[in-house]
Amino acid sequence: MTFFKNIPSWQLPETAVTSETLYGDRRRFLKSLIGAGIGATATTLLGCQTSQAQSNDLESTFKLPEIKPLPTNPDFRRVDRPITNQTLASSYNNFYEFGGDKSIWRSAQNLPTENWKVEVTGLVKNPRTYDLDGLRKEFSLEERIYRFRCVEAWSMALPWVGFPMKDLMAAVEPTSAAKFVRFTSFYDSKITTGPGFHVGTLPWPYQEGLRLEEMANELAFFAIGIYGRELPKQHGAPIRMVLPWKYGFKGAKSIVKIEFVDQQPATYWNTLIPHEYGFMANVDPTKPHPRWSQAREKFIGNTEQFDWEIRETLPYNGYGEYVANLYA
Ligand SMILES: Nc1nc2c(c(=O)[nH]1)N[C@H]1C(S)=C(S)[C@@H](COP(=O)(O)O)O[C@H]1N2
Ligand SMILES: [Mo]
Repeated sequence: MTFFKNIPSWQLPETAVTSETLYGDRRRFLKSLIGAGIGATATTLLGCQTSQAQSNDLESTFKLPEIKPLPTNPDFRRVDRPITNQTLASSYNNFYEFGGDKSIWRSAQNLPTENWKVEVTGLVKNPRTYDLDGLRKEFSLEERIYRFRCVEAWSMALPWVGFPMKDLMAAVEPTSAAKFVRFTSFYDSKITTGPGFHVGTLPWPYQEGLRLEEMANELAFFAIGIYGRELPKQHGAPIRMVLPWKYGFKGAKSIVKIEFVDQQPATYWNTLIPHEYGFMANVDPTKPHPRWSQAREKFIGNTEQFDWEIRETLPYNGYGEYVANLYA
C-alpha cells in the first residue's frame, strides 16, 4: 500500500480503501498524534470509510412523523447537484458523542429527546427557554436544500426543515454588548460515551460558536427536520445548527444551550486541534487542511450505494453571494 502514501485519502478509489489500510493508517496516525497529545484527530481520517447502510432497522430511525405544511424557500429550492439518498445520508454521520466512526446511527438512538429544552441566555433582553412545541409555534418552518461539506472532503446535498437563526435572534434581542454566540450540544457521560479513545480527556460538551453577524446572516439555520420529517437522532435531533458555507463540524447537533457572549467562545475542535480546525472554518478550496487538499470533494449523491462523485469544491461552498461580505 506504500504507493498510496502521498495521495490524499479522498483521491483513492473507494475499493482501494479496505478496512486494513484504514486500520494501518489509523494506527500510524494515532501513534504520531498521541506523541503530540492529540490522538483524537485520527478519526477525522476515516472519511473514506464505507458504511454499510443495508439494515432494515436503519429505516425506522428516519421514518419519523412528517412536518407539514412545509413551504420550500424559493431561494433554496434547488442546488447544482442531486439531493443525497436518504439511506446514505442517515447512515454516514459524524457524532463523536456516540462513536468515532461513521456508523453511529445505531448508538445515537440512545439520545433521550423527550421533554427537550433549549435555553437561550447571556447578553439578551429576553432570555427564553423553549421546548420543541414552543419553537414550532414561535418560528415559521420552511424547507431549504443546502450543499453540505465536511472538512474531511466528503459532501452531500440535504433538504433541511427549520427556521433561520435570525428569527430566534429577533425574539431574544441580543444587547449591544453581545459579539459572539456559543452553542452547546447535549452531553451526559453515561449516555454520550464518546469515541472510545482518550476517554475523559476530550473537551466535552461539544460546543461551537459564531460571530453575531454570522448568526444574523440569511443562511444560518436551525434544523428540526430533514427529508420532510422530524430530525433523526443521528442527525442531531431534535434541533441542530446548519451553516452551509462552513465546514460541517461548525454545525453542532442536539443543541441544549445558546448563549450570547462578548468574547469568542472556545469550541470543541478548535480546542482539540487549533491548527487544523479554525474558529472561522469557511469552506475554501484554496486553503488545504494540513493533512489533505480541500480543492475537491467526494459528493454522495442520489445513488443506492456510495459512488463518491468527485467535484470541485466551491468557495464558501457556493454561498459567496450571501456571506463573502462578512469577511471582506
Ligand atoms: N454535537 C456534535 N455535533 C456535530 C458533530 C459531533 O461530533 N458532535 N460532528 C460534526 C461534523 S464533523 C459533521 S460533518 C456534521 C455531520 O452531520 P450529519 O451526520 O448530520 O451529516 O455534524 C457536526 N456536528
Ligand atoms: Mo465533519
